[in-house]
Amino acid sequence: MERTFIMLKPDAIQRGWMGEILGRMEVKGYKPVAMKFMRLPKELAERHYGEHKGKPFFPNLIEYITSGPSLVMVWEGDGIIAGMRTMMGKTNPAEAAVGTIRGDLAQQTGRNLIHGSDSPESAKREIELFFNDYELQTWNRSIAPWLIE
Ligand code: DAT
Ligand code: MG
Repeated sequence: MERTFIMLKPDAIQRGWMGEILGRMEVKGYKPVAMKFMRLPKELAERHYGEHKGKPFFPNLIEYITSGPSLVMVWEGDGIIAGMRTMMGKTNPAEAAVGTIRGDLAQQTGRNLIHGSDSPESAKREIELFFNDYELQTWNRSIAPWLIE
């Protein structure tokens, strides 16, 4: 089963949207594998967003992402990497579809609430960056056959 790295950014925590966003992931049937509530150290934030280093928005991005606690997580599900990108909506919330997390709950790219891995390669890299093996829970739910045929 596919795994992805999800982070509820400091604005999601400050605005009280943890429950709403986690609720959307739960009703979809996705399964949590790991969660940590943490304020990202600057070095970790810079490594996580390494692909954007040098871009004009990079300093603001690092300042925002390290400004308060985030909820960092690993979730599992069938096609969850693409599925979560769809549920999140476009990077710019002004362009994100109604019904998506960013489309419904945010206004600006610099305050877009949530991060989700964009490919299997980034999912693997990001999960390894934030979690040790022993922090990832392998567990089964009795409802699994009602979600995955
Ligand atoms: P996503 O978060 O949808 O994967 P991304 O990887 O291109 O988007 O960028 C990472 C974050 O950087 C994004 O959530 C917000 C910020 N960002 C990206 N492009 C930006 C821009 N043009 N102006 C300001 N912030 C930007
Ligand atoms: Mg990205």
